[in-house]
Amino acid sequence: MAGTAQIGVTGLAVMGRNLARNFARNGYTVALHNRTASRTRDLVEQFGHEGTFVPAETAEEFVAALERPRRLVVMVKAGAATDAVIDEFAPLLEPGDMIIDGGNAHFADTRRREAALRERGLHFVGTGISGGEEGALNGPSIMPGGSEEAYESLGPMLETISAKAADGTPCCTHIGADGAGHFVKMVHNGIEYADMQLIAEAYDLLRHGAGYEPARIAEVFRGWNAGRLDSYLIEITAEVLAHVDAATGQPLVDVILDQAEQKGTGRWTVQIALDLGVPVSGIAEAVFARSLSGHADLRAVGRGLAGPTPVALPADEAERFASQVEEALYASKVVSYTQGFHQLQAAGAEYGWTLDLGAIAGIWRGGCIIRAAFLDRITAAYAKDAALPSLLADEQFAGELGAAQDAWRTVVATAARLGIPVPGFATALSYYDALRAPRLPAALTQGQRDFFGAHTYHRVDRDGVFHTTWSEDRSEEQQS
Ligand code: 2AM
Repeated sequence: MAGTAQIGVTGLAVMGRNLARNFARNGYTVALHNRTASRTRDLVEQFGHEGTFVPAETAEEFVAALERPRRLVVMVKAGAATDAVIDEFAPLLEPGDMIIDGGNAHFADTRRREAALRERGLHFVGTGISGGEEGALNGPSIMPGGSEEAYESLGPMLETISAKAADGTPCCTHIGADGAGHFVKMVHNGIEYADMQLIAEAYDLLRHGAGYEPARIAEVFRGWNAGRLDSYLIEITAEVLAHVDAATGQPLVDVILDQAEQKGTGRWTVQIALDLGVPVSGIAEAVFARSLSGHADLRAVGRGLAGPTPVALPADEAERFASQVEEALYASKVVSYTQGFHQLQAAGAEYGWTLDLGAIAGIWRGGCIIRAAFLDRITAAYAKDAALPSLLADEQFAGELGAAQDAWRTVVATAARLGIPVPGFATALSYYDALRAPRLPAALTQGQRDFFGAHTYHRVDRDGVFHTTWSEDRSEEQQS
């Protein structure tokens, strides 16, 4: 007998459970399965009234509960658990059926799994899902990869359960073949790291440069949230900063241990950017900043190093400085998105994905951590020119960075003077200046390489490959 469930979810820990409930609340019949059956029973007991669930104890029952072609969502840990679950279910499926991996898989694993399942006639849809528990339940940003054919069948359901942007557009679009969805989710997370680092630096500057207390800084962030920086992260930053610890009466931020952790997608973004040769320096600095914060031993040794005498700015300068920090934050944010989108572009070329960069910015407008008014601007930039080589080539962004550059330089210089670390702001400004530079000292680097390793160089005035015999002061063209 054919099953009746339009979708099934296996792996009913909090993300899987909430996703299953989201489907059910939207009117879909949802088959449920979990390795440990008690989780399945718990879900039905607690939330069975929210929609139509078909609980299954065994893999066979679960598969039988699904209408054809089957849509089977796997929500287990990335890595070996995902492979184990795929190996368990794939033999029970028939050509045309779909396995959807909604976990945080590495895109290379997704490519491998997609190729293997394609050989068996099965669709494998590696899907980035952003928004955490809350998003999974009420509407996440969804980034599905895999085949067009799978998206035709599955896409409308994913769009239904996804977050909606302010204009009502679903925050879900078909990203591209095989691992494209998980790749885009990874870069999303990398950008999230950069956003968070920049906000943290802005806070540090307001605290130790402007001399503001956390409650006052919360006010500043609330003000910024009403402007071009309007975003979820700025909004929650104000809340975090305003929070007072019940136990001590201190601002909570002063009680939290200052060692940031990470789960790994930011690190992957940087590792892959290195392989692709894309300078994502903002994301890299964010990953390194978290890593540095965690080296308690190193920091204990470093605390004794000399620095400038700590003096906050005079009150009248502090206010001006705070508005300069807003400009530096905005400009640095534009740079980290520019770098992230460069990585997407490079990955599209490398892996054969036709990525619609404007649409990708569009589906990050709701549901996910980096949701922000600003993303509309990126969509608009790519709508004007889909082949835009860089976001900095967009007139509007270029104009804004030009207008912000004086403040941006003042902030980075002030940070250096006061001894406040701003790796994110500084690397963003260096990236901007490097792109602007008519000539880079890379010419000298090439000269050094030719000197010590005969690595050759190109000339600005003639075609060809050249090597200088430095000891004899003789240069000649090399045969290629
Ligand atoms: P469990 O409840 O039986 O532990 C997150 O860990 C989710 O993934 C849980 O629902 C968990 O099932 C499931 N899970 C983890 N490893 C698994 C595996 N190797 N096979 C099947 N399910 C697994």
